[in-house]
Amino acid sequence: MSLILFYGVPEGCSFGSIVSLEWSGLPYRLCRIEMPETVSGDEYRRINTVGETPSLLLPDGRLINESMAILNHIAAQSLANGLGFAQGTAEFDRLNQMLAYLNTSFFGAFGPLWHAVEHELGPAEKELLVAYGTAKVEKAHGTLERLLAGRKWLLGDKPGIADAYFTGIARWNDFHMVVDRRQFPAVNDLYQRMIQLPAVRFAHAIEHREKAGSAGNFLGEVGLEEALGLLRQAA
Ligand SMILES: N[C@@H](CCC(=O)N[C@@H](CS)C(=O)NCC(=O)O)C(=O)O
Repeated sequence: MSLILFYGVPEGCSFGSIVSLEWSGLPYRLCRIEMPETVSGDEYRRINTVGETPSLLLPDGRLINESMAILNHIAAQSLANGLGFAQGTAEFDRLNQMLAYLNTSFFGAFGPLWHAVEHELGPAEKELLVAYGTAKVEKAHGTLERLLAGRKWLLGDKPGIADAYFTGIARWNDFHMVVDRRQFPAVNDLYQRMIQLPAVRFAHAIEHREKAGSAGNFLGEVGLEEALGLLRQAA
């Protein structure tokens, strides 16, 4: 059995994991999870008790939840091609630190905005949440702009796992439209460069059910029922 990534649509933060798998060269399959319906159902909770995407099923039947753990797993399997770094090295610490920032502050900044969209609220509550979310998204963009000072990519001299995860979250601003990304030129440049990359275009095509050409080792999609069967067999 190859790796299976359970990715959420629409607009899931699993996006960065798909891009990272493409770059890793590891053989993998994808299992599409519709949000909020399938992700909160009993079937999917057998994969991910929390009821969130992404999740990664390993060839030995173990499951890994949480983007940070999944991205770090992919990185650890990809030391030879420079996508990941050995634990204990400065590069590992920098990647882990950047992923933690993206997974907490950057991801979390959009929380109030998603809440305002996904819940029935009165106008005053909505306004407050949007104002709070906007301030948080602006602040996070300012921080990323400083982190990118003098750099083309978030870390190192080529696109990497942190850039992939960043891209999957940064696009949420295109939905909420709370900051003009052009006011953060380094963030905007990074985003514009990322969306041209073949692995990013592949992940986008997968999410939108468009013709998707993999330059990695993508072995096809698998349904949730089949994936649960494979999980049972591996157990
Ligand atoms: N801490 C988790 C958060 C995952 C998460 O919030 N995933 C969202 C999609 S980006 C989800 O599955 N939401 C469930 C829903 O929308 O019902 C991680 O970093 O992986």
